[in-house]
Amino acid sequence: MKKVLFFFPNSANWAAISTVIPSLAGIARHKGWKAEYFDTYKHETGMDSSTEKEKAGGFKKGFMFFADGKIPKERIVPDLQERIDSFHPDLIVINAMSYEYQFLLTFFHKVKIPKDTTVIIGGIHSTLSPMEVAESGLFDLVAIGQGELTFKELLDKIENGEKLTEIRGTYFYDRQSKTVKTNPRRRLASAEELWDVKQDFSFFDDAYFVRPFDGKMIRRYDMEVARGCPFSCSYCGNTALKKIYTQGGEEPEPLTKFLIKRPLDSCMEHMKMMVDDHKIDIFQFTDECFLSHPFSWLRDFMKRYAAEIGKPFIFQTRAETVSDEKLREIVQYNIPFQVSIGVESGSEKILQVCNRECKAEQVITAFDLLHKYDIRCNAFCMMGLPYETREDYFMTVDLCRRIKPSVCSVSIFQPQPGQELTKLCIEKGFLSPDKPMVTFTQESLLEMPPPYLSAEEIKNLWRVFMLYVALPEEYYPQIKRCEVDYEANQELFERLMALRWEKFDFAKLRNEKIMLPEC
Ligand code: B12
Ligand code: SF4
Repeated sequence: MKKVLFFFPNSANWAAISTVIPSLAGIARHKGWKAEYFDTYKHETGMDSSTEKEKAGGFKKGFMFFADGKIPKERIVPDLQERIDSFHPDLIVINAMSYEYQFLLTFFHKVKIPKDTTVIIGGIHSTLSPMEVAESGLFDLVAIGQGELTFKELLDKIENGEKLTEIRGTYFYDRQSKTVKTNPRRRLASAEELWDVKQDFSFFDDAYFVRPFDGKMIRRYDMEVARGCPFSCSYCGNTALKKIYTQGGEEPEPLTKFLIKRPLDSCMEHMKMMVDDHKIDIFQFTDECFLSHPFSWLRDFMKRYAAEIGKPFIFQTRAETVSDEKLREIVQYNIPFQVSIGVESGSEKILQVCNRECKAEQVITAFDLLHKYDIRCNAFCMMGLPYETREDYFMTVDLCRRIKPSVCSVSIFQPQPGQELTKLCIEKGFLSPDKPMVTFTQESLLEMPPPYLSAEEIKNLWRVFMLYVALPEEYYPQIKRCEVDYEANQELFERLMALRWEKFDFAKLRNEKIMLPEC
């Protein structure tokens, strides 16, 4: 029996499930392979942004608990090595985003791979920078783009003892000649091809489902409902992916093939299984823009979801897709839900830099509608964007004071491979291309001249963002003290933060309904 080890170099503190692994594991099991799994969430990585966002008052504490009792970082290599040696897989499958790839590079060269084991890596980083990954010499194969069909072909070839040099959708690294053989991209799969496989969750215990929500621990699962987004924000990986598929290569694909919805039967069947097998309390729909689909799809989805699943849910969408009609369609079923909206910035200039095509007024209209129906709402904001000034930052603060989100997640802009904004930052001399990536809360990598924000100002302003948003203006002089000298004013910062949750929590002030009981 052939054996495959799945490896997710998770750099976060919490037990995230990489969406693709249960699918690939399902394919392997279906073909009779024995499968095992290894990840690094229990190891110290020192790179978690969720914990930092809690400290800055974006949402209630919960993720911080995961930071305790970690296995020392030095154990990653021996622990992984022990697993490889004892299981002796024919194939090691790695999935990594850009930041995780950078983390992987810090230790994977120390791992001894048996001569008869093939290593393949895939994920958004491999898709956006395949040659860089191949030339690292650490992997036999680099998967580009969607992996489901590529993976099936790879397993067939290993089973039949065929050569692995010419699989569509991969780059092959020849360890002898140290050269890379490039193969063309594979066509985009149909919805049926992507989701006909029964995903395999047998690796994942309770730790992978119990997560903080509104200060409580609940059983939550990220449910893939659709892939792709029609918009083209300049800081987003989706835009880079869309370009590769619809503009790149020998056979550019129509946008309709990139924007793909999971068939409703598959959605409902999968969610029923997750409720039965893993007692899920709340589903987070993985879909970049849930309300961008046709109204008839929303109506059919909600009708079936209410009848067959009925659990609270979370989705993200763009402000301009929110309408009274769509909210009424959802609200009629009386199932609690949360809507997350990318607000990003309150400055028209910065929104243009981001190619957001969405005005602050549209954000206000969307949040007013959500409040009208007493819907819990989350605002995603970003700061430290190219050309951002202190004035721009306070436009974002003012917008958030106006829209009063129940929760708010603020990130420091991080340039990542393939993004339009990364190219702009390098061109304008704001970023040196070899700077290592950091988390969305750590610091800004940009070096912008005045009047734009400096890296130090960005970090200082990031920390106090929620205080400026939630507290009345009479507190601004105290917040400013925390902003300019956090080290000397930590006690004051903690006091103001406590006040933010006790007296100035927008959700509490609105008497917003609580979504869930504790599990
Ligand atoms: C759902 C999601 C999550 C989920 C699941 C992530 C995961 N690892 O699967 C969660 C919530 C955990 C998450 C977390 C984060 N995410 Co996220 N996430 C997404 C989102 C919206 C969809 C990803 C997804 O599930 N796609 C569907 C799956 C099936 O596709 P996929 O993972 O891309 O893999 C396909 C191929 O790459 C390939 N493939 C992948 N692996 C392999 C392996 C082999 C062997 C083969 C053959 C093929 C293959 O096949 C897959 C299917 O066709 C994307 C946006 C996007 N459009 O990609 C952002 C995105 C991937 N996330 C992003 C980021 C930055 C993060 C965070 C770092 C943010 C943070 N809070 O700090 C964290 C990381 C935390 C962590 N380490 O777990 C960025 C990544 C940018 C980059 N260049 O790395 C994206 C692109 C969004 C963006 N803003 O640009 N995320
Ligand atoms: S709307 Fe969201 S998912 Fe779509 S391109 Fe913009 S940031 Fe990316």
